[in-house]
Amino acid sequence: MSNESSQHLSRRSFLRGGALGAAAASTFGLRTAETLAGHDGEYSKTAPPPTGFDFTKGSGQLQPDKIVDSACQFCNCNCRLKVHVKDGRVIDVLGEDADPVQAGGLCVKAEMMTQLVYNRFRLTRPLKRVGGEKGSMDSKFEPCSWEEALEIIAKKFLTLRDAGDAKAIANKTSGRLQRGTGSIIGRFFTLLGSPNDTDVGPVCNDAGGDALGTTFGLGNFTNGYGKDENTGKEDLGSARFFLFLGTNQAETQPMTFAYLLRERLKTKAKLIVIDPRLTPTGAQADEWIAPKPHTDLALVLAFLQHIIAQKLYDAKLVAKWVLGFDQLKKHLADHDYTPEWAEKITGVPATKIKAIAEGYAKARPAAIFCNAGISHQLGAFDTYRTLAFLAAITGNIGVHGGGCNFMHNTWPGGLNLLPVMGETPKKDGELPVGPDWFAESILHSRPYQLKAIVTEGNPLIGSANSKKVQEAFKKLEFYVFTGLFMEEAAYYADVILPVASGFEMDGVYMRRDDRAIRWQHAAVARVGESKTDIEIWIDLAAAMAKLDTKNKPEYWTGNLRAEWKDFGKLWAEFVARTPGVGGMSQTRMEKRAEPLRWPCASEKTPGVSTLYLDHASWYQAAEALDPKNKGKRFLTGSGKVEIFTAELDQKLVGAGHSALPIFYTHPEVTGQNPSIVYEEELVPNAINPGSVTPNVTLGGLSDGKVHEQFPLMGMCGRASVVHFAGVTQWTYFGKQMNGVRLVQIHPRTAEKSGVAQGDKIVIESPRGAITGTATLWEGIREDTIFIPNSFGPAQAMGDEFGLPRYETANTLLDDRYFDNLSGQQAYKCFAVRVRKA
Ligand SMILES: Nc1nc2c(c(=O)[nH]1)N[C@H]1C(S)=C(S)[C@@H](COP(=O)(O)OP(=O)(O)OC[C@H]3O[C@@H](n4cnc5c(=O)[nH]c(N)nc54)[C@H](O)[C@@H]3O)O[C@H]1N2
Ligand SMILES: Nc1nc2c(c(=O)[nH]1)N[C@H]1C(S)=C(S)[C@@H](COP(=O)(O)OP(=O)(O)OC[C@H]3O[C@@H](n4cnc5c(=O)[nH]c(N)nc54)[C@H](O)[C@@H]3O)O[C@H]1N2
Ligand code: SF4
Ligand SMILES: [Mo]
Repeated sequence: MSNESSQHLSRRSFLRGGALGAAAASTFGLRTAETLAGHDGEYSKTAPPPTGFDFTKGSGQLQPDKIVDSACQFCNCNCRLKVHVKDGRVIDVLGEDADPVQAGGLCVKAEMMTQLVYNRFRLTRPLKRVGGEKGSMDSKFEPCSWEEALEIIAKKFLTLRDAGDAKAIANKTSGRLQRGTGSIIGRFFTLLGSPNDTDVGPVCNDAGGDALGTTFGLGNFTNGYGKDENTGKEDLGSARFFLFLGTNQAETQPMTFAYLLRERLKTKAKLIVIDPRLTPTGAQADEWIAPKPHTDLALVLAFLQHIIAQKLYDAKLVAKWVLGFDQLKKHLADHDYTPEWAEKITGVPATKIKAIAEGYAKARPAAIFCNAGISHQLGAFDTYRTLAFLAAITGNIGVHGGGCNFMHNTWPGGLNLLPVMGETPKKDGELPVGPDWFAESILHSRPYQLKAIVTEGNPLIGSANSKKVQEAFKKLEFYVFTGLFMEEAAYYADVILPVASGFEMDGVYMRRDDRAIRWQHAAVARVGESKTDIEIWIDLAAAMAKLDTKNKPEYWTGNLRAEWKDFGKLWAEFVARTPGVGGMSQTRMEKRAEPLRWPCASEKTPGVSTLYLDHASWYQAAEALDPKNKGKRFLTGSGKVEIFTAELDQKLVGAGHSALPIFYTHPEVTGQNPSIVYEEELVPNAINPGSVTPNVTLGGLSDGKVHEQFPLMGMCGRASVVHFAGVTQWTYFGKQMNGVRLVQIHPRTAEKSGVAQGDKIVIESPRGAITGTATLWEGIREDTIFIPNSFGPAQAMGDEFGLPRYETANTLLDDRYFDNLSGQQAYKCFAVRVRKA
């Protein structure tokens, strides 16, 4: 990155854009010198001013006192933010030029990190409920001290535990937390004796990790952005073919996508984007393919069938490294999963399916990328498994530029602490996986009733079937909301705890998809009395120590130590005790402009870029993870890629699936398709040991009746590059740029429904109705509409702009439809109809 281009990107030079190239820049809504030159206004009369002109140079007012290396808390690009601070206040935020992947770039959300700090809606003190009905916006809360707030929580937890009901206590984490928070909360729950310290993963993207773990041994994004420091070669940048399914990276991971686009300019790699609607990602593609929602499994089965029939697979590699290839071949033939069959289900012409399969198989290396468009399907695990087969049989696993880059399956997961001291209660009877099960448990005691819940994140926006969730949280005995703002969920709380935002803390907050993390420093003081989640749980342990009559105080304070509130000390503990993390010290990360990848065995070794690479660096890292991995390339039991083994098949059959997936889809996909029936019976979950799950029967035809009343399919997803979950809806900039819920609908469908561009519309499903504004969009299937999630009725910032307060999109969803193995909710499919409001 040259100085010149870094100046291009600086806001201080008046003009934005530049380094991404005009095409990429326009994707992200950045303006380039070229586009500005044509505008009316001060630049159009003369030539544009030199882009390098820095108006802060020599300015007493705008020169920072210090520049702090922090990081963005939003997406998994994990951009470094160089925070310019003057007199203790943030005055500017710039990107990191010296990181070749970030390349100085930032998206529009970087600006909003500052607006989390300076925000009149921030929660600043703990609050306790003093009146009002749960859920009502008239709920009454009163400030209280941290001591009092934590005492209320500790008392409730101990009362439940002492009544033998510890498992009625649950927590749900969010993806946006300091790394290690899950380990601290997990330990707290071990001391408490409840198995229900649940994670956002099962609603986010866990199915991808589950499938990767089952097939290759590790549940993580397989390749890396930028150079592999072990081999000196480009990793993902060297791909010759990108197959994207259900991922809109231009808006959801804009900076790592910009990196891929820059490399693609050199390699001329093909980019195929599979998505029922055209997105800014699809706009960059060589081809955009729009299958019917929730039918990707049929598409991939057909890719496999065609590649095997045409002998386009890597026979030598398959013979050496793959278990179950012959069974797969027979399975595809027995079911006749041909491109012609898939055409009938997906609506994608067989010739197109064949061409993509051939393109992928012949171009080596070829990289697959997927995200929530695949994960948010009720067959997510099985679909991801077939994608893993595709990479394995074509020799695209364990090679630079290839892999199964199933996004959000990054690292860290488990970070180890010193062994627990003292005798802990038994911890069994975990609820079915997926926080969306909370409502079912509270309302129907299935399999038992939760009575006290703490959340990080906002289940009233994020969870499926909002009306049911509202009813459940109203009935819930005790609820603690932790967050930044008075969000929807906060109105159901008994206690509200204010958390610190990313610029207010030291540590490791986000992570990049390719298992990479970076250290960040606090740039400004804490807002009000806010604390980090780790501080909250350690302080809560101290409150438990004071009240617990069954254990000595050290049971709590010795196992959750006050010194770990210093993130540096906690991180040193993780590094010392977690296999594969030995080389990821604070000092090493602080010195780097780039994030550092896991696994990273020692200070002397670089982190691993390509998992399963036939290279000494991989074998060394694998052994560092577990001595039993010595000499193994794949980390499955057999040391090979496991497509089919009798043992695996038996495990999956127990929960209604099989090692070789058959095709099935959501009953609300239009037409009559092989579908799914959920049984009452709860059986062991083979993929999430310890938990149970409803048994399913796959393959029976759906009756299509729902479409008599609700003829269209709805999909939910990210509003735009501007919004990040619900949190940016609380910033001035976020509401200004994207404050209206814009629902994408095909012009012909709109016409049939009597809807015109810009009309206020009502969208109804069998579960309820919401409103939005019609955006007529040629780039979406005629049978499908797209509804942005993350809008909600508590978002007071919108009032400043006269914006509507919207019901949550998840009102439309049915929580019964989910992947019973991974816990993934089918957010991306529900029957709807549309009319003018
Ligand atoms: N700006 C922004 N960035 C984010 C987030 C955010 O809230 N805002 N959230 C972060 C998080 S937590 C996540 S999980 C990721 C999600 O990142 P993405 O997965 O990229 O985002 P989504 O919009 O949920 O879904 C991606 C695409 O899937 C398509 N899709 C829907 N149904 C189907 C289908 O059946 N098949 C296929 N092939 N495609 C389908 C949708 O049209 C959509 O364009 O983004 C992360 N980054
Ligand atoms: N219909 C539909 N629903 C979906 C999805 C979809 O695509 N469609 N996507 C799903 C996916 S992929 C995800 S990941 C979930 C996301 O859903 P959530 O997990 O609820 O989203 P978050 O961004 O984690 O949480 C939002 C709130 O968390 C709080 N917060 C921010 N930082 C912190 C912190 O450090 N600590 C604490 N305690 N709180 C913090 C803020 O107040 C913020 O507003 O939504 C899921 N729901
Ligand atoms: S939201 Fe993502 S791409 Fe945008 S600045 Fe933050 S980390 Fe970078
Ligand atoms: Mo997510």
